[in-house]
Amino acid sequence: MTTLSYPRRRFLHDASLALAAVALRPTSLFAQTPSTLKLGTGAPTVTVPQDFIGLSYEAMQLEDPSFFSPKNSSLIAQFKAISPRGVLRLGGNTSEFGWWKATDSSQAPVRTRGKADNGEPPPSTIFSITPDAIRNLDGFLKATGWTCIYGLNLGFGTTKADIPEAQFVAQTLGSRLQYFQLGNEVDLFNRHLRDPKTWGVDQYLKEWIPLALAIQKAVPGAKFGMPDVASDVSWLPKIADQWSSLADKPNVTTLSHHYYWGGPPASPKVNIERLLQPSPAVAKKAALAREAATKMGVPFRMTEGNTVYQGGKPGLSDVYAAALWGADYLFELMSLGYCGVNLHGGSGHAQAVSVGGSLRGEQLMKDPSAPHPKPFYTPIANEGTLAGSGVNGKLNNKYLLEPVGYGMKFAARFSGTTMLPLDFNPGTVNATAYAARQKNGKVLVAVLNKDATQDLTLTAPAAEIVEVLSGNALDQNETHISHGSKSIRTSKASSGETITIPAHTAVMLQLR
Ligand code: BDP
Repeated sequence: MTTLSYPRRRFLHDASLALAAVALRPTSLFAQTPSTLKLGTGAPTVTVPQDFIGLSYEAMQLEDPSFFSPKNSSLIAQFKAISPRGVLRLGGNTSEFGWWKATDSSQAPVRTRGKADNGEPPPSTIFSITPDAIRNLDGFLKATGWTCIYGLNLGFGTTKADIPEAQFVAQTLGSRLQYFQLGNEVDLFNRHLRDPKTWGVDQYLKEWIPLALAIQKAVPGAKFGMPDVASDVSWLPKIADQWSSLADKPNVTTLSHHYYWGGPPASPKVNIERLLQPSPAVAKKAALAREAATKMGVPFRMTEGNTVYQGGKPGLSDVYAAALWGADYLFELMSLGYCGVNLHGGSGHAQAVSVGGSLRGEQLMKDPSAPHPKPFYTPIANEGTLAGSGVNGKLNNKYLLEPVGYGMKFAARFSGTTMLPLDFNPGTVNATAYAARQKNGKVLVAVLNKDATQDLTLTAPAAEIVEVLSGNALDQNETHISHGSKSIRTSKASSGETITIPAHTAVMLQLR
């Protein structure tokens, strides 16, 4: 086991300490903007599925059958800490480079690839997936209470290659398999896997439909999610427009796309201040996805995303600001009607291969050998891989929640609720708020004060504090979630209470 002095403290704070911190923190000079929060009058908006929360990993993570394994108890514990029910999606750029090694004597396929592309797996990438890896994956899912979205190969996919893998996966995972994906970020296939002159929605459907139908024939009951585009969400309505006129079509149960807030890591525009501002692109993408999904009569999902593509940016993707971003992004997608969200991560090697073999963000570090998560944005990191630079840090048996993971855990409390309209006026403070009714009838309100300097003093209905998400500074890794029920009250107001939420702190309230 690697022994490591990782200079960052991570712990679930003692509730009373954290709550005291919230209550006692002196009000900043900028505070006292009159801000109000009350439940809106309209009907409940959307129901958030119980398994809304999800993680996404590279398909190449399966190369090591001991990773998703019932024996990997620390990783299992962190999945469960994020959410007792969730969806593990296996895909990413590496899902076009695996091959199904059905027996020890199976031979690797010989492949030729069009061209290398900056940000895609190196041309020589190839890895095997064995029956052992799938059996272990099943044990892992059983232990976590999670289900799986399984990515098959479209880039080098053929019926001969995909069918035996799909059969084994479906038989082994049974009801733990939500559905298959076939192809990752197909809107970018023109860059390296297909002819840019001919590639587009039509060519994609020409390939995708027959392959999916053949898999469905061989795997009765097989379901699919598609098209899993990187950024061009207009593919979804274009597909939906053609769908009803297709005579023979596979059983598509979800439409999907990805979302990275920004990139590349070196861009000066990729900074904490902008990360915490509203992103109008989120609602625009949602509108396109919803339009398409409604036409096809299926739900829509964000199957892979995070803060910054190419593995994240040091000092942004791996710090407390990313926890606030993650929580806010998940709440926003809940309120926009998504059926779930998978934030991407991994442990070193596989994810680095997915972006070209190394993490671009390391070039931005003063000392790339300083401990850092690999990739920078991963919600869960392996303690062994945190040490040193390079992507091949040796895994040990200890997994830790990173800031994005804390944000997910905070938002996961809304799983299984019904979102309610909310009247929220944060004044000049950069804050968001979301309300939802739990199955027990009680109303939760999450208030995220993302402001770097201003406290948020709010007149709001009387409430208990359920949970606080906090960190010492936006640009440091240290992140806490505290549990507790003590209320934070600065004073009684005629319409409820006045609550002060310090700068860069999120609070989960339960209305009395
Ligand atoms: C996505 C890919 C994934 C990468 C990620 C990234 O699907 O494999 O790891 O970007 O760039 O586009 O970080």
